[in-house]
Amino acid sequence: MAETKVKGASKASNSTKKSSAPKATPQGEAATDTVKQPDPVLPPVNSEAEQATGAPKATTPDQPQFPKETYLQWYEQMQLMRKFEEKAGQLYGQQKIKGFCHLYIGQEACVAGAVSALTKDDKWITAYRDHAHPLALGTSPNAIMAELYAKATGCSKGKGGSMHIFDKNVNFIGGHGIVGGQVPLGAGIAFAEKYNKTGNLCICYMGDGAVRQGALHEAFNMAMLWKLPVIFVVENNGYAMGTSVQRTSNVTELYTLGESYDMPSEPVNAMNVEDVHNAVARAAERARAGEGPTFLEFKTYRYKGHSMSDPAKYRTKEELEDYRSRDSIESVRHTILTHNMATEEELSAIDEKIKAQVLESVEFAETSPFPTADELYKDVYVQQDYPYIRD
Ligand SMILES: Cc1ncc(C[n+]2csc(CCOP(=O)(O)OP(=O)(O)O)c2C)c(N)n1
Ligand SMILES: [Mg+2]
Repeated sequence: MAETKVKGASKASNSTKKSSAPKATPQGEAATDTVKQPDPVLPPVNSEAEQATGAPKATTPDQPQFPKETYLQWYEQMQLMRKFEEKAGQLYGQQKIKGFCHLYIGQEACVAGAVSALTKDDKWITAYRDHAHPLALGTSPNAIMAELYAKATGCSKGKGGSMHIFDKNVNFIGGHGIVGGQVPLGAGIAFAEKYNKTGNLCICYMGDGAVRQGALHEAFNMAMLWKLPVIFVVENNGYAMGTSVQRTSNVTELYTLGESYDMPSEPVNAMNVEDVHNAVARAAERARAGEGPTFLEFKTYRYKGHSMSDPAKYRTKEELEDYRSRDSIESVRHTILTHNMATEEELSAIDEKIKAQVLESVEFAETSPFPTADELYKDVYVQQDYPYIRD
C-alpha cells in the first residue's frame, strides 16, 4: 500500500501510523461572506486555494495501483454524481427543484474512493451536501431526483428534500442540515456496531465548518475513549459558505484537531481518488481491528457555490480553474485511456448510459405525485405507541 504523509498523536495506545456582512438570500441563508478587497488576513490570491486545501496537482502513476475494474467503477460512479447534479442544478434554475440545494460537483473522489475501500454493510452519514453518497452506494437516481422534487416516490417520501436524502437499504443514514449534527450521530452509529459486534464501521463526513462545533469535540473524545469503529472525514473544500478556513481559526491544518484526542489523523489529497481509497482502507483496517477511530482531512474543492443561491464572489476564477485542472474524473479518465483499460468509445458508452439514467430520473420525478396531506405526521417516531402521534 502506498506510503503517505501521516501525522497524529504518538501517545495513542494503538501504535499504528497516525498518522463583509453576509448576504441574505431568498431562503434566508447567508450565502456569501463578501470580500471585495484583498483581506490582510488571507494569503495572496492564487495561493489561497493551495493554502485552503493544499491539494497537489494530480499525477498519473506509471503503473496503475488498482485493477481496471476499480478505475471503471470510479469513472462511472463519479460521472453519475456529476451528471446527476449538473441536471439538478439546471432544474433548480427552472424552479422545478425548490428550497435548499447544495451540489457536490468537484468533490466526487471523496465518496468514490471510500466506496471502493469499504463494504456494503458499513454505515454512512453526512451533512446536507448529500446527493453523491447515496448515488455511489446504489440508491436509485429516480428516488433521489424525486426527493429533490419533493415527490412521494422520493427516498424520504418527499418530506426531506435535498438536505435529507436517506436510504436504509444502502446503509445511508442521511443527509443532515445542522452543521456538525451528524458527528455525534456517526459516533453513536459506530457505538451500536461495536455493541452488536457486527464488525461493521461508520464513515462520518462533515464540512470544514463543522470542525468548529463543540459537539465534534465531545464526539471525538468519547469515540477515542471507547475505541469506536468510526472514520471521521472532514471534507475541507476551503470554505464554510463564503468564509475561508483561514478566517475561521488559527488552526488551518484541520487533521491536527484529532491529535488533541490522540486520534490517528492524516491529511489526504482528495482530488485523487486513489489516495482517498488508500487512506480509508487504512482507517477501516484499524477500526475493524478494534483500534478505534481515525480522522481524515480530505483536501478538496467545490466548483459551484455553497448552495444554488451563492454566486461565490469570495473566490477568484483562477482559484477555481486551478482546482478544475486537477479534476478527479479527468484524472481517472486519463489513467484509463493511458493504460488501455478502456477505449474512448467504451467510456462514451458509459457516459451515454449515465445520461439516459439521469433523464429517466427526471421523467420519474416529473410524473410522480406529491405526498398527500396525511403524510405530514407519519414517520416522525419509530415507536408506534409514542404519545401525541396523530396518525
Ligand atoms: C448549527 C448550524 N449553524 C449554521 C448553519 C448554517 N450553515 C449552513 S451550511 C453552513 C456552512 C458549513 O460549511 P462546511 O461545514 O464547510 O460545509 P460545506 O458546505 O463546505 O460542505 C452554515 C454555517 C447550520 N446549518 N447549522
Ligand atoms: Mg466547506
